[in-house]
Amino acid sequence: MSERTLVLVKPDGVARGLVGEVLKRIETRGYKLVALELRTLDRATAENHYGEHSDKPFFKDLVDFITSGPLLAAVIEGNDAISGWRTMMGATNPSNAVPGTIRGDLATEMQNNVSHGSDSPESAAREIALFFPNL
Ligand code: IDP
Ligand code: MG
Repeated sequence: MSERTLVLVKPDGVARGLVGEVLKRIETRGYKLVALELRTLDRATAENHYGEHSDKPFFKDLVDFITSGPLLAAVIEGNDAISGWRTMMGATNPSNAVPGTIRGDLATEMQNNVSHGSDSPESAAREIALFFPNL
């Protein structure tokens, strides 16, 4: 079923010049780009986006990190895009991410793991509305 998901290239990925690499993988896989924007998040938006993690010990560091510089926010669309994009990203902890995935190829650290993807249809709807309210 065709669906949309939120993609972020996090500030580590933008700083390392990996935007083109990530977009190339998205486009060559066959997903359609629906929205694309380079922006630096304010703390309120970051805390909202990662609200499910607000009671975790890493929450403050995560908000510091995700607001530390420009990120690329995108909405992509395609068949089973939510789970398909999660599979392309690989495991949250890059140490467990298999080669061939974005995190498995491009990252070594749990926090600085290059990319984000919504984890369910409900998360995708919420996150797309937060980043792209006009869509
Ligand atoms: P996900 O990005 O694969 O969906 P989540 O569990 O939703 O993973 O965590 C959100 C983000 O928080 C991760 O991508 C990573 O940047 C960071 N994170 C998750 N767990 C930890 C941790 O234990 N230590 C530091 N950062 C973490
Ligand atoms: Mg998540």
